[in-house]
Order: sequence, then structure tokens, then C-alpha cells
Amino acid sequence: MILHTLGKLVGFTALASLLPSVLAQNSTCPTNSPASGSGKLKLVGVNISGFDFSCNIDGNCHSTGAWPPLTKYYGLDGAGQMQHFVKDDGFNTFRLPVSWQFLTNDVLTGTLDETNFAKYDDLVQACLDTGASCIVDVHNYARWNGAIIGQGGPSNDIFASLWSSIAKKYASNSKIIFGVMNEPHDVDINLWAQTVQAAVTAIRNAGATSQMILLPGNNFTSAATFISNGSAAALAKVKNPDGSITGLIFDVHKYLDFDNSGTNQECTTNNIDDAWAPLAQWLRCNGRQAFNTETGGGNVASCITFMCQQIAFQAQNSDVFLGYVGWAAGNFQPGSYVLGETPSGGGTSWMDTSLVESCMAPVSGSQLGSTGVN
Ligand SMILES: *[C@@H]1O[C@H](CO)[C@@H](O)[C@H](O)[C@H]1NC(C)=O
Ligand SMILES: *[C@@H]1O[C@H](CO)[C@@H](O)[C@H](O)[C@H]1NC(C)=O
Ligand SMILES: *[C@@H]1O[C@H](CO)[C@@H](O)[C@H](O)[C@H]1NC(C)=O
Ligand SMILES: CC(=O)N[C@H]1CO[C@H](CO)[C@@H](O)[C@@H]1O
Repeated sequence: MILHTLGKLVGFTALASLLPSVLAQNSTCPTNSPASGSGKLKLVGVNISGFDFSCNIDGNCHSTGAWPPLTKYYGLDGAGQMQHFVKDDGFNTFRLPVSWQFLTNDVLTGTLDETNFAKYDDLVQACLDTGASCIVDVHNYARWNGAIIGQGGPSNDIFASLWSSIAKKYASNSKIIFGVMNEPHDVDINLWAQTVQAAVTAIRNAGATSQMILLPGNNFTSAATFISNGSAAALAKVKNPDGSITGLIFDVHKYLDFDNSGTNQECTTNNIDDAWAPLAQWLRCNGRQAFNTETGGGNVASCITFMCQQIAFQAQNSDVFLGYVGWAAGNFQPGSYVLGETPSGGGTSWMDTSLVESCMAPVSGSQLGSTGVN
């Protein structure tokens, strides 16, 4: 709703002024302005959190700390939330975080624990039942219990076998998106790119030949430092087994609070000048795309202002940005979490948080493109 209003009030000229001059500065880039026909995002959604509960940024997670966001397992009604988000708000994507430890029942292996996996799959199936795209997100910060994968911790082979196991389960489902890893940080990016390559090769060789795979960079997949800290250059070398880059999408996160931590209620930036504009230019010049799989803010006026601006910019650059996924609903009790997007109510009368209602829910026709799932 706000987006419609924004468009009407500020008009094209003011909206165009949101485009920073940096877009016109790289003279070596052949196409440094938004492609014509852009303006609609393809994938817009919400994180449905719960199976990732207990995960710390050092990759310590405990299978017993996971809390399935499904009433069947005494969680909140994640299935009902997703149905509401699709039917009432027009969302078409959900990101379903889960820890490696839950998937293997705390055993350091790539072999799934079938009992635990069946519970996670219940959430995946509830997502698929809505018709949405569903991101399987391994939420381990590039680590297993403090040690970095391929850099002193588990070998790339073990991690690749985990992805092979997951990919075999969903190889034939085109609505599944493989999120290789949530928020790597403090890794050697060139070694990390080899780990990501191992996962990509395993996913493709497991038979999931056509789905999207999300490639995560360093510094908590920060969109702002994706280029400057070397993630872009390192991850650009990751290829499918056939040498192509088809379906290989960069995974980037960005919050709108002053320290990009996603822990503060107030928003201080729309991230355009320091993150989205330079990233759009790099992606366009290098023939790549990115997906903003975590963003969010408090339910306050500053966030509504800045989030609407961020989304408008992403939509203007939808040739290189697939969309965004808000953090987070699922097992966060309504009203209890600063970045909560869990709607209150249930059944046929859900009520969204103000940020979701004012900005993040796709407004019919304004964000979902003709290629969107809905
Ligand atoms: C300028 O464009 C080239 C591609 O033509 C790209 O490789 C380079 O990274 C761009 N530079 C900046 C600063 O974005
Ligand atoms: C990324 O940042 C870290 C921490 O400042 C630094 O050690 C590393 O050299 C940087 N990597 C690149 C490729 O810029
Ligand atoms: C990581 O991102 C934060 C902001 O979120 C920034 O302050 C810091 O300089 C970045 N580190 C690197 C190594 O780029
Ligand atoms: C910024 C933010 O909310 N990040 C969250 C990402 O997911 C983990 C685990 O689910 C949370 O602990 C973080 O706070």
C-alpha cells in the first residue's frame, strides 16, 4: 500500500533521484543503468524461523534447541503463517532455516537423521503446499561447533555430503532453492569459495540440476562489503559441473540499523548508496544476480520509511536483484522480538506487523513480476 502511495506522491523524478550517481560512474561497464523493463521483484518472502533456534554465530547449535514452527510439534503455526502470507499479502517465498546439527542429530556427518529430517520436511512441505518457493537454509555461519568448514573444521567432503543428502530429497522439486550456508564470517574467502564449490558440485551431482543455489560471502553475507572484502571476486569463480553459472545466485543480507546487526528497533539507512547501488552495478557488469535473503527492522516509522526506499530501489534494479526475504516470523511470539514479523491471530483473521503491512508485503502488481510464482 505504501509503495503505491510513494509512487504517487514522489513521482518518477523524485524516485529517480534515489538512484545514486555511482551508477553512471564506471565507464568500463557497458550497461550501468537499470535495464529497461525492470521494476518488479521475482521472489519476495519471509524467514520462518525455529529449526535454527539455539544456533550461535560460532556454529554451535544443538538439535534439542531446535523448535519446529509447527503446531504438530508444539510450536507456533508456521504453516498457517505461510498460508496467510501467500493469500493475504502476496508473498511467494519462504526461507526455512535449520541447523546442520538438527539435520544429523548432532553427529558430524553428511548423512541425515531421518527422524529429524522428517520434522524439517514437514515445514518444507507446508511451504510447498502454499505454492511458494522454499529456501532450505543451513544456518551454521560456515561452522560446526566453533570450527570453520574446510578451514580446520569439518572437511569440504563432509559438508558436500550433507548437501548431497539434502539435494537428493528435493532433486525433482523446482520450487526448492538451496541456501548453502547462512552468514559465513571471519573466513578465508578463497578457501571458503572452494567449500561453496564443493556444495554446488554435490547438489548438482545429486540430480538437482536446475534449481537455484545461493552462494554466501564473508562478513555475515553483508551486501555492503560483498565487493570490497573479496566475496564477489572469490564466489564468481564457483561454477556448475558443466562449467556454467546457471542458477548460481549470490546470497546477501542487509539490515537497516546503524551497525547492520539487525538487533536495533530504529532504522538509520536505506542502504542504497553504500550497498545496493554499487552491488547492482557490479552484478550488472559481471552478468550476475543476487538475492537479499535477510533484511528487516523494527515496527517503527523510521523502518517503514527506509525499508520502503530499499525495496523500491531493489525493484528498480530487478534485473540484478531477485527479491528480498524478511527476518523473521515462525516461532518468534508476536510482539516479543524487535524484528518480529510473526502475524498475530490465526485461522482466517491474521494481523500483520506494521512493517510487513506497510512495506514488506508485496502490493498487488507493484513488486511481483510476471515471472513471479503467484
Ligand atoms: C567496472 O566494470 C567492470 C566490468 O566492465 C567490472 O569488472 C568492475 O568491477 C567495475 N568496477 C567497479 C568499481 O564496479
Ligand atoms: C576481508 O576482511 C578481513 C578483515 O578485515 C581481512 O582480514 C581480509 O584480508 C579481507 N579480505 C579481502 C579479500 O579483502
Ligand atoms: C563488515 O560489515 C560491517 C558492517 O556491517 C563493517 O563495519 C565492517 O567493516 C565489515 N568488515 C569487513 C571486513 O568488511
Ligand atoms: C540479524 C538477525 O536477526 N540475525 C539472526 C539470524 O538468525 C539467527 C539464528 O536464527 C539469529 O540468532 C540472528 O539474530
